[in-house]
This record gives sequence, C-alpha cells and structure tokens, in this order.
Amino acid sequence: MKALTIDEVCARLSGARDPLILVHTKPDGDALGSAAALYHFFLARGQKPAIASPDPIPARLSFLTDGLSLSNQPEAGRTVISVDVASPSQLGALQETFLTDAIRPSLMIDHHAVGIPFADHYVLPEAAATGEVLCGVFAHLHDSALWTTPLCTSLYAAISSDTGCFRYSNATPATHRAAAQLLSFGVDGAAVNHLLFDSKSREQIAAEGIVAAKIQTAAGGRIAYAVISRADIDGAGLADEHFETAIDIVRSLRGATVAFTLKEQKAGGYRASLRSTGADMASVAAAFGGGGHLRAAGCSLTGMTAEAAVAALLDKLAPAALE
Ligand SMILES: [Mn+2]
Repeated sequence: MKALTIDEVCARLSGARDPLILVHTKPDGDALGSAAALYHFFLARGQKPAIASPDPIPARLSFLTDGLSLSNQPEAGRTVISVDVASPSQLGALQETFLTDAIRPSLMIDHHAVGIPFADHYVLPEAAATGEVLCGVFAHLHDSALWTTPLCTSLYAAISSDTGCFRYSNATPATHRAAAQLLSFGVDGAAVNHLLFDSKSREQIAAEGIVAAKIQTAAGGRIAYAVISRADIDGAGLADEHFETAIDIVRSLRGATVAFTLKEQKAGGYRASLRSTGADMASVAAAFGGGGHLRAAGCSLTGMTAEAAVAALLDKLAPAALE
C-alpha cells in the first residue's frame, strides 16, 4: 500500500472496470456526494458503476443517490474504490466482503489526516472534503466534457456538507475556488444548500428538541454536551439517523469551545461525536480508538455506564477546552 501521485490516480480511474464505490458507515454528504460524482464520471465513460454503503442512505441525503445503482455485492473483475474512508473499521460490514485476500480496493481517495490505509491511497489532509480532492483529480484529467451538472452538483454537495455550508475553518481559499468553479459550471448552490441545511424532517426537528433540552455544561461553560439514551430515541418513536445533526444544536451554545453528544447504541455502549472551535478532537477520539478531523471527530465507548463515559470524555476534553 503506497501513496499515489495524482497522475497515478488518474491512470487508475481511466483503467477502472465497472467500479464499486465504497463509502463509510453512517455515510455523510461528503461520502455520498463524492461517491455520486465518481459514479457520474464512470457512467459517462461507458462503465457500469455502483455505490456500496455499509449503512442505509439517510433520507436527507437520498437526493444524491436517487436513481443510482447501489450494490454491496463484490464481483470478480470489478474495480473497487473507496471515498472518504480513513480506516478499515469505517467500512463497517463492508470489511468482510471488500477487504479479503481475493478482493481489495485498488484505490482510496480521502482527506482525513489520521487513518489506517487499507489500499493504495490518495489522501490530501489540507482538503476540506473528499469532494475537493476529487475536484483536483478531475481537473487534472483536462477533459472539459466531464463536468456535467450531476457530477458538479454532487461535488458541490460534498464540499458544502463537510464545511457546514462553508462556515467551518476548513473552508480555505482553495475550497472556495473549487466551489466557485462548480457554480460557474451551472450548479444551483442555493438549492443544494437548502436540501443539505435548511430542510429537515419533522423527526429530525423533534430529535433536536430532545437534545436541546438535555444540554449540560462543564469547564465553566466551555464544554457543552448531551447524553442521548435509547429511551430518548425509542421512547419518542425516533431512529438513530434523526439524531445525526443534533451535535450542531449542542455546539451552538454560546461560550462553548468544545461540544459532544453521547448516544447510546442499539447494541450497547455509546457513540461520541466531538466538535471544537479549534482544539484537537482527533487526538481525543484516537485515545478512545476513534478518529476524525481536528475540529470534528468521533469514537465509541463501550463496557461502561453513561456517567463513566461522560467522566472519561470530560477528563480528556477539559484541558482542550481550556487551551
Ligand atoms: Mn469528508
């Protein structure tokens, strides 16, 4: 497994055969937008691509994959490419079928600074999104015909998703230039951003209400957090996916520089989503076997009560919040 040059990445894309495009567990807008962009790229080149997702596509992101072929079945002879996946564990159930002696991805395209490569890879940590990485790859192909509206819309959604609609500090001048180019190719940015950020299901809003009512603080208000139990989720007749954006409610509390949600999992244990305005969340997540980005990371805490999990997280997060 080696780091590839952009020329090698382009050569592998050109040589791919009916690619299966893998995304990570609980796929987000960057994963699905990047996968959809690659899908449209291959479709236009006469290939029969498919997207493989270890978890169902969330309803709020289905506009990215509607009408696209989805398949989790590995088939001999098909090229396998992962997007936005940093480590084998992020492939979830797909590990059993796509990380074997017989079948392996031939290419990882990603932007996570911390990860465990499982194939030859092209990873640009300075990119705000895998969609931004793909913009550069596609530009390197020097083929003006490839920038179709579906491809550009998918890339724009990927970039907007991972930058929180260009609000996070990962949105660099290069990120804005990539997005501007996609807009100049005809993407309806307002429509995409409405779907991504201003359009919520009744269930999602109900979940935000539950989380808003449970916000607690620590470290003199610099840490805001909420613990979400199975009773909160199941008792309200909601599903886990309705809580995926709930961390944004917690992190919006004025004065908080670090925020987290701790969500009880169906199989037991807790899943933590960590956010900060600058402190390193990736290393805190890594201390619990998780990973992610500087300001947005996640990890699992098992074999302990919610109180113990909160205490363990606060122990690591308090120094970061006070930095
Ligand atoms: Mn991403």
